[in-house]
Amino acid sequence: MKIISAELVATAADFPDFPKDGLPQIALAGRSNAGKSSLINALCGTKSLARSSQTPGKTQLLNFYRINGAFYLVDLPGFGYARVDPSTRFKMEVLLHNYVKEAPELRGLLYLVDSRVTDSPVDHQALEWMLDCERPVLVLAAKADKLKKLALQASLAEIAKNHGLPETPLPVSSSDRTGLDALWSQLMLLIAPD
Ligand SMILES: Nc1nc2c(ncn2[C@@H]2O[C@H](COP(=O)(O)OP(=O)(O)OP(=O)(O)O)[C@@H](O)[C@H]2O)c(=O)[nH]1
Ligand SMILES: [Mg+2]
Repeated sequence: MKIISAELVATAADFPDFPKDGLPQIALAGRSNAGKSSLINALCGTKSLARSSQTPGKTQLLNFYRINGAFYLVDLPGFGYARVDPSTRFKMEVLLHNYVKEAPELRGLLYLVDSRVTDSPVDHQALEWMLDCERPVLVLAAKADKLKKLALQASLAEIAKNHGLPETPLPVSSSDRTGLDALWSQLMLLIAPD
């Protein structure tokens, strides 16, 4: 995929502020610190488009990145960040549910699981309702560079088993670019007009 332009078009807390140009959207979800913002940067071949950080919970709003003027990658707030106060967290969860269930332009979801974390209850709960939403969900095993080949294979199988996935997750790495070409191919299929 050749990236001609990638721009942050909206940072929005609720539906009225989301882009209204009707372009297809693909959203990235996952636990806080799973690597969502880093993956957006890696997919776009830049280091600084989406803010990634060592501090979990950095992304608390929905960030809409318009790619090649043709579609959006949407960076969702991370799930399960403990230090967000309960009322903020509740509001964020309601917003995420509504967005995933109702956004008309949403073509699919990428759910990022850390390759090394096979049994997170937060992932389990999030995947349970997302897989139930009748949207395409592609589960990614992020930070795949952190595991050696055999350990990674074992981890992928465990993740699929523990979360009841129909297939093993696609391993990706923003650091060494593992899986990014395969991921772009899948994204193109989701974005293509029906
Ligand atoms: N080794 C390695 N580290 C990664 C990779 N992707 C992200 N990281 C690191 O993991 C940390 C979290 O990455 P982010 O991209 O900020 O995670 P996030 O999912 O956007 O986190 P929130 O915004 O808090 O939801 C950062 O220190 C990144 O440098 C990867 O593929 N490999
Ligand atoms: Mg982030």
